[in-house]
Amino acid sequence: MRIVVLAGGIGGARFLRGLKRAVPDADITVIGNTGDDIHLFGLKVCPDLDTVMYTLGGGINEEQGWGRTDESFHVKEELAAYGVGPEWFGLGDRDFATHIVRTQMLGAGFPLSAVTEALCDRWQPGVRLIPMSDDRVETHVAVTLPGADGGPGERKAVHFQEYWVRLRASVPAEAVVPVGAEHAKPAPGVLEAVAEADVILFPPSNPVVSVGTILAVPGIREAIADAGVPVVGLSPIVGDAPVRGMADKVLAAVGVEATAAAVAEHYGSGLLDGWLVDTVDAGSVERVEAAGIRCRAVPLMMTDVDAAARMAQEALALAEEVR
Ligand code: GDP
Ligand code: FO1
Ligand code: CA
Repeated sequence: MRIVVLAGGIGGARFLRGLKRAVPDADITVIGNTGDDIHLFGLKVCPDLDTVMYTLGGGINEEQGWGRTDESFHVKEELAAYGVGPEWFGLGDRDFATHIVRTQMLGAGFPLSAVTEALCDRWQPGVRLIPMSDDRVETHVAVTLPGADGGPGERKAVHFQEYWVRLRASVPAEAVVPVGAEHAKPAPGVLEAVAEADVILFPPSNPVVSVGTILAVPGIREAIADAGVPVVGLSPIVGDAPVRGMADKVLAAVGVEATAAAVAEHYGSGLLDGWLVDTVDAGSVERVEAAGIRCRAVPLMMTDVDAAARMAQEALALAEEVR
């Protein structure tokens, strides 16, 4: 079975680990979000690609969900001693090596998709991980920062990482813009994988800044809608709140309430054939089905790999129902 998954970071990666356990023989292609990517200290950092790669390759910091296990921060401390920031973004020593290799290869002329393949040679994630695009796309968030001494606020656009990590989404996201997406091309292999898929899954990733960014690359949304195979998603919203993180803040920016049903409607029946909500949201099944999307309520908490594997099985069962 050929399965295509559109993945962000933690939610996507943990689901993929379950999917691999549920269907060990499946041929899985992951289309990864690169809108979170940021250039720091002259290096290109790809948080969501790395989270998928480290999680599936056994190198992730399990508690944190991102970054390397057994990490140290000597380089960051030395940079800080020179007064070189940003101090709010924690790049570890082991992680730095990944960004150095990536940046070196990009500088030598390799596209990000080839670089990602090379990095995965080491980690053997057991899936084919392709960035959504080789072109630079950077998610920016429009915010109004509080003015000094209660004065008028300053409206500006900040990089997604600055909004998420430095500001911790403490001010409303007024707009979320995947800068560069409109001119980006899907990376080699993306459209082919979608066209050849037997089923397409949206894991419980952020609908705006993970899956939404991937869908913003011209051609990807259309290819999925035209693939003619079941497209099934799992809700990242449980009990009217994100399971972790601040997805509610970026959903508000696109005018979508933080409920499992509203996220399904946001994707729409033009894209989604099936949608899984958590059992606590069983009351929203009818509303999702009224939108033309087959819906089931099942446990959606990825407490361990087996729980994620059961979610993957439910998603594949729903795909067979709507096929
Ligand atoms: P990020 O890039 O690291 O933010 O990760 P993703 O975009 O892939 O996923 C983030 C989303 O995963 C958040 O909105 C969470 O609500 C959701 N999430 C995390 N853990 C779980 C879980 O156990 N169950 C469900 N249903 N959603 C989860
Ligand atoms: N998230 C944080 O909350 N603080 C950090 O200092 C941080 C550093 C970091 C370094 C590498 C990496 O791959 C991810 C990192 N993250 C950090 C996670 C990441 O910024 C976000 O969780 C995602 O981009 C949101 O999807
Ligand atoms: Ca992300």
